[in-house]
Amino acid sequence: PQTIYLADYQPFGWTIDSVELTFRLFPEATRVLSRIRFAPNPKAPSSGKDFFLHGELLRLISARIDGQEITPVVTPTGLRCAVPSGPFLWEAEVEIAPAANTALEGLYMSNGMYCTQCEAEGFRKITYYPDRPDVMATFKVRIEADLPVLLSNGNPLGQGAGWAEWQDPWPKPAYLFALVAGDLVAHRDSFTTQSGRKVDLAIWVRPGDEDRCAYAMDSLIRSMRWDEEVYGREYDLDIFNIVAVDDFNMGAMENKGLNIFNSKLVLASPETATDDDYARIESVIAHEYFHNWTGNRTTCRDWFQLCLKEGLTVFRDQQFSGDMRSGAVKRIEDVALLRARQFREDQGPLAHPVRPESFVEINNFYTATIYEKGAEIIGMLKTLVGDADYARALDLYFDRHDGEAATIEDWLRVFEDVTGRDLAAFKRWYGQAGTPRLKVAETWEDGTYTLHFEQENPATPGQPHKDAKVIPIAVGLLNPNGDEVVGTTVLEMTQAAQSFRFEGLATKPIPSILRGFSAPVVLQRTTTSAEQAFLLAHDTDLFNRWEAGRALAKSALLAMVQEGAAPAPQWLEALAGLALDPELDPAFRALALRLPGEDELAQALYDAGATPDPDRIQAARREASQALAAKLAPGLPALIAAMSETGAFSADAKAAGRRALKAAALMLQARLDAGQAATAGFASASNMTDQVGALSALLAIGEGQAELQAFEKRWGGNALVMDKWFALQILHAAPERAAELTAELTAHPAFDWKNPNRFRSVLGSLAGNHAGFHRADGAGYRLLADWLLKIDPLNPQTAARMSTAFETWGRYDANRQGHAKAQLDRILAATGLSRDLKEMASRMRG
Ligand code: B3K
Ligand code: ZN
Repeated sequence: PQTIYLADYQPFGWTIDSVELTFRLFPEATRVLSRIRFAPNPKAPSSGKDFFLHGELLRLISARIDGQEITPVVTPTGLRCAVPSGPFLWEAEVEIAPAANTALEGLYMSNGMYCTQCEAEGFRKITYYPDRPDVMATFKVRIEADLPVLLSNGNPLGQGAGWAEWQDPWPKPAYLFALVAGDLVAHRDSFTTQSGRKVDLAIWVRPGDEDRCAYAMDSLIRSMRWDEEVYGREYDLDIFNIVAVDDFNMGAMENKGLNIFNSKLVLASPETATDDDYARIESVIAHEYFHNWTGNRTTCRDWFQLCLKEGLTVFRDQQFSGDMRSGAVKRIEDVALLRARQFREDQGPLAHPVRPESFVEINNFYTATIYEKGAEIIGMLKTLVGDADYARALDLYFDRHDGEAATIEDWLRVFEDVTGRDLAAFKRWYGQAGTPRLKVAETWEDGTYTLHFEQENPATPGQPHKDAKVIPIAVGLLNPNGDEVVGTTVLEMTQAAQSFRFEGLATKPIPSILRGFSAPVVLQRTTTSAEQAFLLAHDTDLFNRWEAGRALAKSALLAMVQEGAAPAPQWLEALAGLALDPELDPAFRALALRLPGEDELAQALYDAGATPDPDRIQAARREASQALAAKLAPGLPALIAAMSETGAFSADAKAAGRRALKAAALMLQARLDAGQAATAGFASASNMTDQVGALSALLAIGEGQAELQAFEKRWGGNALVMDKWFALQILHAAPERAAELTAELTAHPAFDWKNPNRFRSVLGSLAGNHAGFHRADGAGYRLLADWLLKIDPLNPQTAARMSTAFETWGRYDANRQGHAKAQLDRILAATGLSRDLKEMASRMRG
């Protein structure tokens, strides 16, 4: 397969004025007619004047230029032909087979409904077209099908029996095209924008699902209002449609005026969705909606600039969720996720810059690095320039680049123009992969306290040398009795080593460093557990309070794994104080009770030069939970009782925080009473959060078989809930059981492996059971490889995504490495391997 390079970018030789498409929908043979007005692009070099249109898996019926039938040269990736030197009209008719499309890219079918997914390069599976984001055009679409609901982008033009027409007045790249046709029902509402435009809102679902749309709709309305209030961005069509589809490769897609969602990110009721589901729905609805301005009105010039829309839009959805809920709690959750996914990626063979320089398959670059690290870069920029200049820069960005396909250079230039800063050094965050290590030392002399920082930027694949990054370090200083003597101050580190002085202090302060996680770095600081316990008790920055607790937990756990130490009393003491402190937000207390994950501990051990032993890590973590449970024992029943009084169900952050703390307490209590309280909790649960919380507590201690059966009996008809049933038992299975259980469950009649949600809930959970997946005899690796090879011919994107379970193989012992490499080799040796999986497996194999 061919590698595509950023350096080779050339504009397309033609511009498109308008596109007209007609779809005659049939499952086996859909006809797509296109009428496209091309004109020479004055901005393209003459070398780009070879007329090539992308097209894959299309049967060309006919093609015409200015009404004359032509015979283009057709290849598996597109077609070429001679064209006039001036503007011309292109007309083509192609045939495609949506029912045979198992890759879920292009036009496909899910439970009898037609739907599309075109980002990044799926439109070329619909018709011949310059399928690249810098070609923007207005679309008019006619759909003919014997189905009640026919949707496309933009505003409705008209409809009748068996047909509908849509017009999207906003020029867009083909990746934002969407079409939906099916037997759907709408949950409706409306929103009036700040300038008085009334927008009809509809969420389309399968009949029977309409009573589970209220939360998604509410989230949409709040998103629309927030984007007006915070970013001054108003919606720009008369109608906004969201469609829920059961077979979808990822979360959701921001098609102009017609967002398409994985049904798990739309459908929610207290009985079927957990609080985590609610929070995800809120954030993804917001994310896709926010793309209307950051992604659609201003899009990416090429796919190397993907973070331009994704990093910014993730940043915006994080801000939104923080405003809707607790900002600090949201930040803690986001950082936990960043560390678990992005740091892991950045420290392994798949590390790549936020703006990559080459790729084989762009779908492989919808990664935690581009999304989450991309969002961190926006956050750092905002911290560096301040809120007011951030707002001015964004206004300028929307103003200057509306209707354009832009680059990271364009993005940084608006900040330079607004602030007069030179961002050349800051830009390294986009070009250089890897997570910087930030070492800190301190000196104290005559009332002057000095922090000495050193940054190290480890090598990553293809990038042996790194320059120093610009790192905003938010710092506060506390005096020994817990008062803040220096409030949060942002130190701007620009050199490899740099010191910052604080003068005129009466006593040596205790520093709180990297408040709010002001930069995506690994902070390396040798400190005492007494100091960590002090920060856990006194820091005014809630994020760093949590961080102090996490640091304590981590060092306690690492000592248990490496030295066979007992759980550190200081950690247990500090955590107990916090968990039972009624003054603290329950959501925060629940987060503090969450132990560092096994994968994170494995990475920490590897960083420290040790070889992680998954079984020991698992055992230590279990022992730590047991010790924590014993420490908290006197307070647990009262805590569970107090957190159970929630009254009528509310999905808001406050009620969710109480349920989260209750679940954390129940999990500990199960270790003391052999699951008695959890059994009762399961029986009396009136919502899915409580049900999953109680069931997890039972599964974690090897109980819960009767509850699993009851759960299956009750929820067998609800696919989204059954995904949880599959996932929970595998995630909590004992390491030696996980692979066998997974294999057994793949034989379960409800294991519909072609459905990406179900595939992920089973095989993804095996990968998520750290000790189970990394079993010494290689059974976990083998089973996952079997299934990757099975799904790859049908759905390469899902295969490639799930294959990242192998990205950490280099951390482990020679025996495990051997097993993992053997599976990667086996994958690479398979005939007909997809470009997607091949690229991933070869990058991981190294
Ligand atoms: N832009 C889409 C992701 C498309 C993934 C293509 N493989 C969803 C989002 O980020 O909003
Ligand atoms: Zn996005």
